Amino acid sequence: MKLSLKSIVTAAALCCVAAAGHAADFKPRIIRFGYGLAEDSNQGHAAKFFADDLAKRTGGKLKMKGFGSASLGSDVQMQNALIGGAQEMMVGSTATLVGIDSDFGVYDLPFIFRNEKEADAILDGPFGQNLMAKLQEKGLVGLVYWENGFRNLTNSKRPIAKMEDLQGIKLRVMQNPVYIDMFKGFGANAIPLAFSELFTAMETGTVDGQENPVTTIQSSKFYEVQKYLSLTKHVYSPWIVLASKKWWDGLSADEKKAIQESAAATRDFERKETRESSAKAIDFLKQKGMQVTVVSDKEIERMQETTRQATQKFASEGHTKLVKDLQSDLEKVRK
Ligand code: TK8
Repeated sequence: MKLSLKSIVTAAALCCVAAAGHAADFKPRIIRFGYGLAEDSNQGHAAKFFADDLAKRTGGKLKMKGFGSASLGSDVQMQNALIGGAQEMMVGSTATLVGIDSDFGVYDLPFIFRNEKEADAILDGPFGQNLMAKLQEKGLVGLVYWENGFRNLTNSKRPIAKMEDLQGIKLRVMQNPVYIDMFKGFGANAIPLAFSELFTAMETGTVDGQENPVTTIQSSKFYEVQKYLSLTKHVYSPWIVLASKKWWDGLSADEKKAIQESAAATRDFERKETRESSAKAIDFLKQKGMQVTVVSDKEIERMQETTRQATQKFASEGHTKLVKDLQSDLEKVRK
């Protein structure tokens, strides 16, 4: 009797040691996840999915709280908060990272991606992953790319069917030289501005127009202040999910793994939702009274010609190899 009790106790102890060895190392943590769009947007829906998914994977230990509508600051302000360790995570445009690493302008080269499939292959492949890894030196950990999408033009002045129609239009662009060069080339008056200030700028007439994917034009209610939409698809814009390196380095291996796996699941969810809602957004915008111009293939070709200059300028500013690498990877993807 005594012996068997002892063996039971021993067995129980062994079992628990083994269980403890396998139990994941999760500490209770609050993760502030900032983003620029509204809660009811593809970005906001994905942020919610991320928080729920991460809670499930970690038994509720890693609590992610989403802060939408740039309530923690613009993309650039959040990047700096992450670098300083004052905020844990965010998602924002890759285009706004150029102040930290100018290489990120490469995704903004006009008409570089022909479709979403090409973008996925480059972003999730060695090119996109290598670029992301470089951010660690700057105090940021890149996790995954989400789809913002192909960008289109809106404005309050007139329909844009050809480049010349952009003459003198005050057009808000992201804080990124490739965009400034591209739209100056088209004859617009390109004004760099944070996304968080864009709606008011259009409402007050500080700018006449802007460019963003149709999903954003819908979720940010730009149709309330913009009459004309031109389907130009001039750039495919990725979003990037970032973590503060200062904070990340203090996480356990299990915590890092859970966040990485959850980020990958969220990326797949986000791209699917964005593609589905993108297909419906144009009809929605028409119903809201927007006048939609389909830009002809011939005109798109003219625009492509004009933007060669912006691409060459970016390459000549220390990015020749980067642009070549992207083009050769794209050729492989196209085969
Ligand atoms: C949101 C921005 C936005 C981007 C822009 O924070 O600035 O126009 O397209 O998605 O990152």
